[in-house]
Amino acid sequence: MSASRSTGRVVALCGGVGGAKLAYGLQHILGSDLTLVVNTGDDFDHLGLRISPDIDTVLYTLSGLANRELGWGRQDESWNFMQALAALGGETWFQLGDRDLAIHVERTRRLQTGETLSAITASIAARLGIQARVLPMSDHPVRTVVATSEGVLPFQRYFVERRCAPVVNKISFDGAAKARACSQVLSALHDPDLRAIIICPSNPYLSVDPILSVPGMRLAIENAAVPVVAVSPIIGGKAVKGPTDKIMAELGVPATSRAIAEHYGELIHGLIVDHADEEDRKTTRCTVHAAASLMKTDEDRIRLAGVALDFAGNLATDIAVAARRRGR
Ligand code: FO1
Repeated sequence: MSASRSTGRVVALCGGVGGAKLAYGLQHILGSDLTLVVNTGDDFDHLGLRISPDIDTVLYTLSGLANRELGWGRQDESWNFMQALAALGGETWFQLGDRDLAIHVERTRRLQTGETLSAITASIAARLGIQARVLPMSDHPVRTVVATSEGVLPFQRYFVERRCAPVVNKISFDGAAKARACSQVLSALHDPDLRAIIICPSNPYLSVDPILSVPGMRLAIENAAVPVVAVSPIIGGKAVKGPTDKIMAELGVPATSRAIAEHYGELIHGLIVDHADEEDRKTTRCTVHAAASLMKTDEDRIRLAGVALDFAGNLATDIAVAARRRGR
């Protein structure tokens, strides 16, 4: 643990595969001092089951159960349920492995008893031996909807069934206005021991914006008065995985780390970019730190998490010095 690395509690916003990888690295360093706020905009009801893909990707990744090749679902999986469902003419465009099925069935059962998504998630995380706190952004439904050249599509229909082919015109978050942030999320952001907020290298438009769309979330982050560090999901003008660069092009935004910084605007104090994007440092308002940000191995995840925490620690010093200069 290097001197400048922020000790104390950390909140990280994450969704999708890239986010879960950095969450793994952060948990390795911080253990139960890490609170993960996970996107639930991708959630949907399918085959009578409530599916929460980003929560499950985080749970599987942090417990070592994740299928590293696919980026979602579990390793050591079998597909008997899917084969039997296909034989009955059921919908198989969204693949549910036999072991993965258990989490959807159990979550749906417990939700039907009135239990909250956050309570169910905490109980499953404990059973999987996960030390970090894993929290949905809200216990109320928020659903990412993608207005495309082929009409308005619920997220999974766009992302999985249509494989992100339709051109994106607009992304919205149904239910956000009525949703409330999970209470433990707000208390984690108000925690006096909070030292940093990390925005993981998730798709800003599909995975982070839904979290920020929950009323009060952005304000709670700003009022936390700790360094906010984002890790760019773009390396050398390309998304590491998923449709981020395609969506940015379709939204008329250049696929650069600078554009990521501009998207987050005043919310962030620092941005970590890959060495390939070192050039962005000059033209970006916030402080930029270049690091090797491609996470292939667990060691990569832990190293990048350490870089993010050190960077936040150094920014904290800069922010404290600037505040003292302003006489606050
Ligand atoms: N993504 C796919 O591309 N194809 C699938 O069949 C698929 C199934 C699936 C099942 C459970 C789950 O938790 C995730 C699944 N995903 C699948 C990934 C999912 O669409 C994405 O992880 C998120 O929604 C976006 O990050």
